[in-house]
Amino acid sequence: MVFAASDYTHMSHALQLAKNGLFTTSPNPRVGCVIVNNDEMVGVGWHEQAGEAHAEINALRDAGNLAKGATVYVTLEPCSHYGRTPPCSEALIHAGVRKVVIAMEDPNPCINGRGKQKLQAAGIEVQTGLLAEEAGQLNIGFMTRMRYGRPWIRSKLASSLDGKVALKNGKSQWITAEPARQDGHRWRARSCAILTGIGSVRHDNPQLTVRHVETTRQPVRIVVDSNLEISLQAKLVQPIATTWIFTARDNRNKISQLEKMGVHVFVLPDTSGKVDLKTMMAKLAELDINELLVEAGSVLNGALLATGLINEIIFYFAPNLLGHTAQSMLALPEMTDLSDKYKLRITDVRKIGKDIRVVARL
Ligand code: AOF
Ligand code: ZN
Repeated sequence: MVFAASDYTHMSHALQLAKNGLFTTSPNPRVGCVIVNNDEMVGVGWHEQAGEAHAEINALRDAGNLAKGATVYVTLEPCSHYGRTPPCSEALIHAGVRKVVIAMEDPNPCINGRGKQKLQAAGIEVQTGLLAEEAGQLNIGFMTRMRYGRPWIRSKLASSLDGKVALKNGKSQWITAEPARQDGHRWRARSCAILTGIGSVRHDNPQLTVRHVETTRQPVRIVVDSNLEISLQAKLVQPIATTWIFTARDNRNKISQLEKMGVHVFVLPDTSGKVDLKTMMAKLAELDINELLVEAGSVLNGALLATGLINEIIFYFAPNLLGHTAQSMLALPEMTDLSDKYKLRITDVRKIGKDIRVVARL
């Protein structure tokens, strides 16, 4: 399919609009829409929140009668199903649009090409594939959940320039400076959930809420706690945001104490006495988790990496050195052959304040 320069302009604009929903649409995808009639932009819209109008509906409302005969640019295939809202494909047909340009098809099994077919059956010209890569990246979590039944798993690690996260004596807080911490909160804000381990809860007593950036939605806080050892005083079990605990220990008494505090406990039976991480991720996808941010210590991070579950790592490197006795960011079994090393592909490098951020994919 060959697209005109103006098509790229309008779809880029639609992608920009979609980003307005970066912190809010979960578990729905971020979607933007631009309506153009006679070379003039007559309507714009984006999806703000699950349960509320989809991008196309907001753009159609904005365009009013000018949607008739117009071309619609939308970053995801218009839906064909009755979900929390009625189907966008029907609304587009009803509005009398002439053409719909779609960045990418919706892999949601409820849709998966059917939105496009509905439009075509109504005589609307449909073009697909414009800036598809960008649209897919914007919704990498949603796409991963729909296609593979697991979340997109992103780990955030902060270390010294020599890759150390804590001194031998365990002292570790605030390795990086404020701007990097604020950037970390943006990654939190866009995530459906934040995952940590019982070791970090015990050591740091984190809240795992979004604080340094403005948001209307707090991600779910998830703790892997195989033996259900979490203290009832831990900040994470206080009801300031939703908390889920995954355990392998069916301790009814403790579970009911936690559930009284509003925490949901998932017991995953496993013979090793440890939470099976793959099973947990499949469960999280079932629970509509698209993007999962891991903020954990070296043990859980090492286990996730060794199980092949980490898709992306956000490294923050502070300009200091902690030396060889300090603790490393990942606890991994010893490698004896260099061919066993984990290989990453760096996708972004930038300086944030005095620190450096490296984004890399496995
Ligand atoms: C669109 N435009 O802006 C979005 C779409 O429960 P609902 O009604 O909100 O439907 C959610 C599904 O609709 C979601 O899983 C995804 O497949 C699609 N999202 N579709 O046409 C939008 N956000
Ligand atoms: Zn829709």
